[in-house]
Amino acid sequence: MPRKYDTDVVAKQAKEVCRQCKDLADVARALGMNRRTLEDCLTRTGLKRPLFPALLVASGADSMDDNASLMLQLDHWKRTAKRQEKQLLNRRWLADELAGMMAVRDSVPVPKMKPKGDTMQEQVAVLEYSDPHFGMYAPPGQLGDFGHYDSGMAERRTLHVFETFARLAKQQPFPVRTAKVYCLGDNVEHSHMRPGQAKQTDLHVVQQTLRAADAITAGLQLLSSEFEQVEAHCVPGNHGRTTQRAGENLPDETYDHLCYHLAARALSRQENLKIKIYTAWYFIDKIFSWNFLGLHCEDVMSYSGVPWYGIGRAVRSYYMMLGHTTMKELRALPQNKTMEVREMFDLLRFPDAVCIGHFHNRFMWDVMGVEVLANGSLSGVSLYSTKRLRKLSVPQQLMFFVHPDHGVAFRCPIELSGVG
Ligand SMILES: [Mn+2]
Repeated sequence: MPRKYDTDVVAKQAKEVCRQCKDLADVARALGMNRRTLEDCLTRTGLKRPLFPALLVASGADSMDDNASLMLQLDHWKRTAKRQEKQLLNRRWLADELAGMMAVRDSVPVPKMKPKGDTMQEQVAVLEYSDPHFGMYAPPGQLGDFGHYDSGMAERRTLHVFETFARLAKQQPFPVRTAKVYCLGDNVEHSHMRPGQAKQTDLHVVQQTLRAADAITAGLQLLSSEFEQVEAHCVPGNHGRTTQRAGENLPDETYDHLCYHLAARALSRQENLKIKIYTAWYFIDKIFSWNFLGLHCEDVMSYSGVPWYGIGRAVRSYYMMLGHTTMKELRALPQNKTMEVREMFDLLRFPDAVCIGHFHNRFMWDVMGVEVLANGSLSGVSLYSTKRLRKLSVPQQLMFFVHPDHGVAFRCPIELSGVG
């Protein structure tokens, strides 16, 4: 719709008559048009504001320059002052808050380190030792940029793990008198689990067994000289089986077992060392009143290569199986037998934590309150893992401490990539 007025013409006329008018309504009357329309035209041409000083002069102000501009300035100041006041208030509030917070920070006393061992309760240190795969061989270059591995590295990394474990356990602010090692299997790589595996080894399986046994012996011997009491709890993995196919051998019919027995024979004179070699594929170890289930854990299903559901289901099933069997034992006790609550707890075998190897991946997971402490491996890489599975992991082993009242109190992976 075309405009009724030419805005520029109206603005020009308004400029001419404004000195005789006292306000906008007066100008509109002088021009014979609607005040809102006039205001519209002036706004559009940017003349509305400049016109005011002139109107003020007309309305009786002495000097347009002084008074009118002052009024405009005042108006502007008033508005900005309001805005600034608001900002200032905010800033002041923040400054007050910060000052308050700083005052509190200042008043915190300097903490004092508790004297070593005196006031803190004793804890037990546990090392998970698994998957050294003695004999596994991937020379530099074969895996491209992904690393390499051989039996010498397995040996050096084993020694490093035991040394670091002993050092870290002894450096804690609480006393550690007992050290435990959970040997979770796969001490040897073997050579005929899958076709072509022998080409990826640097030792025959018998040599692998001897080499692994020597390394475990050296590690346990070191711990025996550092701690009042040392225990090793040993179960086999899947690589040490003596049969061609999985499931054909008994749990204790493995090269892993041979390693443990060789180590136990060699260390038979260490009086503060107990080596428990289990004929089952799992063990339950009680530390204070906490139950630790240890097993290699090769018998779980993976979905798309991820064993998440398999491990969760396995943990829940072991919980039920172990809990159920001990509940049955408790119910079978004679009716007149009275027991302390503590005594009953000692009989229960519900696992509080599950220690597993096999996955060559260190992870800690809470399955309905049962802690899963999965160990890494010593190798991290192999031709099988990087080519077939397209996976690698940081070589590492897991250690943790058990508190009498709180169970697994803190966990600490020992990284091995720097130990070649
Ligand atoms: Mn393994």
